[in-house]
Amino acid sequence: EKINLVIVGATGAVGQEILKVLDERNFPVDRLKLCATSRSAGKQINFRGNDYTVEETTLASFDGMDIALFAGGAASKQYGPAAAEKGVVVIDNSSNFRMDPQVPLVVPEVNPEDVREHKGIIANPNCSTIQMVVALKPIHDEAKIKRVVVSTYQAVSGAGMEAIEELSAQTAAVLQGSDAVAGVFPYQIAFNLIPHIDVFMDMDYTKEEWKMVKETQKILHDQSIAITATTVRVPVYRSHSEALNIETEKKLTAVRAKEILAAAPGIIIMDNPAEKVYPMPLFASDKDDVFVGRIREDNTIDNGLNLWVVADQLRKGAATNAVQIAELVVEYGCLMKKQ
Ligand code: 11C
Repeated sequence: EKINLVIVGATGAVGQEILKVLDERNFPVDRLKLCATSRSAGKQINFRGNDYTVEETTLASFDGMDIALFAGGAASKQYGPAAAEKGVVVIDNSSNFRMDPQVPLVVPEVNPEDVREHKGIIANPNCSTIQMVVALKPIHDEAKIKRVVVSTYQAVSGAGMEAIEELSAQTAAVLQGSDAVAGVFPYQIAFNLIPHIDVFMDMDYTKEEWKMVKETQKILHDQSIAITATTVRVPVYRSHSEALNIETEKKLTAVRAKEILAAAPGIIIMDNPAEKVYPMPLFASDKDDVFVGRIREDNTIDNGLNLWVVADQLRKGAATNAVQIAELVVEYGCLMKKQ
């Protein structure tokens, strides 16, 4: 079965990655339409040997389409529900619908069956949530997680193409002895860290921190898991890293944790301290897996575990996860028009 596919936000950091992932995974594309804001309309993009002209997104962009992949931002708020009304399955990478009880929030390694419940819109979680839940799921199944304390080290590309350019320009400026100009980020990010991602909300947590709590509870179908997060932007181009401290109900040794993580889908263990083997952003970039290392027991509590989790947030944290959801929609026969 071949799919008529529209990508909204095709020229952005996530949109470009979606095209690569569709090609690599041999996604069965019939008609392809690439849409973006008027600013990017007219650009040419090559996919599988054909040139496509980027169109400005309008309601008509969804006519005759089977699946719409929204790369992020406000577009899905404007067009998502209307596209779904037209019989298009919307897979949305923005935060616009994630907490809507009608909208499944899916990580294919964790809760694939939730795809079947969709009513036109399926949400892709936040990147920092995705890589965390891939690692938490096998541990939760084995030992029931009570509490997670997570600190993130998030790459600039999580904030889009302009943020990548900002890190380059600031680094060059600082090395030349000039002033670094901040634009996307509230402060200079080159040679710095910023403990502030997205807007501040209740109790002085940021929205990024709040997402990691609420989205994780929804994906794992467990409101009892306590999660507390500190999210930090670091001067890394690509791939988010996370330090996780996990408290479980049942005792889980580091050896057993390593075994179950190694057997879990989507995870690659990189953990050999003697050989200096542990995941790092430079290694994880352009890969689809979630890399886990530094697996060790936390002996300051009864049942504690520490993990270091790294993944390419433009891949598994966004494009790859969205394309995997599209694959599930096709596999489960969950398209709206052809059923
Ligand atoms: C970042 N996590 O790294 C953000 C980007 O809710 O999809 C993704 C925001 C989201 O800045």
